Amino acid sequence: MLEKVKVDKETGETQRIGDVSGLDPKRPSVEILLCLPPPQPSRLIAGIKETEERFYLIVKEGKNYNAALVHCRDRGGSLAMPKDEETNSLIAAYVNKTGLSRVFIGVNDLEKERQFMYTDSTPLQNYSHWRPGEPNNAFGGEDCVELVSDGGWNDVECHLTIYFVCEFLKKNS
Ligand code: GN1
Ligand code: CA
Ligand code: CA
Repeated sequence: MLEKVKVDKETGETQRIGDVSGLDPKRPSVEILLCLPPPQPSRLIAGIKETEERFYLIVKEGKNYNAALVHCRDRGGSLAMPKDEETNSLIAAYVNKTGLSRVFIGVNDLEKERQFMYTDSTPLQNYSHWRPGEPNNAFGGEDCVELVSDGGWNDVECHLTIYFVCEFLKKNS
């Protein structure tokens, strides 16, 4: 990206041309053309995906299930709750595109073993996408759910620190 900037010869301070309000007019300065890198996207957010009703956002900050849930809620959303194959494969494609192998989704059996619920406290309905042999509550303590890059679900320990995907409703309908 080419940008024209003014450089203060004493301090080296630069300002974009068109905004020279902060430079001292009594000090000598020079106009030069600089080649600057384009603005960098956030390292922590992997773009965004959307359906007609919702936005999906992978957060590349490792958190345990509860901290991940709080992170999404603090921003007005929830951990993603794929309730049909279309949404599930959209999230899986997003995970793949981001180069990840797994993310927390908003499904757990914390309240009652083997009774998986979404984090909005609704039970799984007509849809789930368990990997073969899952959920297995391995080692007697897997109550949270990760979505693996092939779209399959696996119950894992809630204290694992992994990336996660939030969802945000576009409007209250
Ligand atoms: C096993 O194979 P891996 O690491 O992806 C296990 C899961 C457990 C997980 C715990 C087929 O998954 O059920 O949740 O370890 N998979 C199988 O780390 O037993
Ligand atoms: Ca369990
Ligand atoms: Ca498991």
